[in-house]
Amino acid sequence: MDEELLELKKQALQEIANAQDSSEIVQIKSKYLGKRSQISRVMSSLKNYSIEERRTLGQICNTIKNEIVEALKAKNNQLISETSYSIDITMPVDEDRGSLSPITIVGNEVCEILEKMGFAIVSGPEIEDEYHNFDALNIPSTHPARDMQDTYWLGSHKLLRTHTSPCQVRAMEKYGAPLRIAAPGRCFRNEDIDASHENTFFQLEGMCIDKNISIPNLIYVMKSILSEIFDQEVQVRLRPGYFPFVEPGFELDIKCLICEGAGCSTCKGSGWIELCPCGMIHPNVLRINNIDPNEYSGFAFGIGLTRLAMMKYHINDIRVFNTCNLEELEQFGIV
Ligand code: FA5
Repeated sequence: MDEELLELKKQALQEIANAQDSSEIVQIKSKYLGKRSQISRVMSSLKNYSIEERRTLGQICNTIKNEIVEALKAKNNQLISETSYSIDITMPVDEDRGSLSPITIVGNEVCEILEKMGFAIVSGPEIEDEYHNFDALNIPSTHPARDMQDTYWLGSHKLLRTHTSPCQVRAMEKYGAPLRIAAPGRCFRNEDIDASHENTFFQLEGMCIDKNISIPNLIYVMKSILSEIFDQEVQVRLRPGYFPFVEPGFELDIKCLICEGAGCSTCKGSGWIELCPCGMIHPNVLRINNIDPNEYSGFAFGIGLTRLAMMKYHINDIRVFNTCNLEELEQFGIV
């Protein structure tokens, strides 16, 4: 028996020495130390031997086992260290590193423009509560405007925010007036998806509250953003728009840059893209948020960042952003 075990050990150590990688180490371990290995069989048969034989044989088995375990560990460490040294650190780095998403790029650009005008960049939660998403924006639960922004409700009056406007409320609560903030972020709506509508999209909220703020201030800021973002001449139009949290409210559209205004699937044949609703903050909203509308006034806007990226990069279908298809993105010079 002793001879047999010593032969077994020799064989195991030889195989360990010849192992080429960690998977071989695992196989050798199982072969010589696993439940069905010869050593395990001898160990479990010890009860059939005399006490004296049991002690001697048990000791031999344990010593052999320990030697094999140590040899396996040492060989494994050796293989690992050889592997790490086998990386050729002089190889040139792969230059194809991808890039930021076009939406992030455009969002950062708008933030930079607004920062220069004294706006602070803030953020808010994507899982919002009903109060911040609706009530504090002058949209009580009975208001029909809630239907325009159907979303995913999570229970306990929580929901996936439908717009970045709750960031206005959180900023007013935290900082009071005067105030200038911009809040880019993701929004969610239960939406029929088409070339210009997704159920997940990005907006950038802007808000300015101070003494004597009026519509010309709003128009100046909107014009500054658009003229810096687009390297080309763009036509904009301002028309009345209804949002319960602004009065008066406007829709700011830009002439579709995909079809140059001729009409296409992106602009639904109208030649114009709804890009940035805006308006003067409703006195109720100021009041709800403890700001005196007799002392302060302000404007707010909500840029559709995803659509802005579509216009800037001439992407004719919003669904392209979610395809994760590098070929699609490469053709716009993004990657
Ligand atoms: C709002 O969400 C208002 N909170 C904006 C606002 C802020 C108005 C401050 C006044 C003052 P609206 O639902 O129109 O408004 O969305 C704003 C912009 O987000 C749209 O013009 C559009 O560019 C973009 N948008 C809206 N829904 C989608 C959608 N499903 N997919 C892609 N972009 C969208």
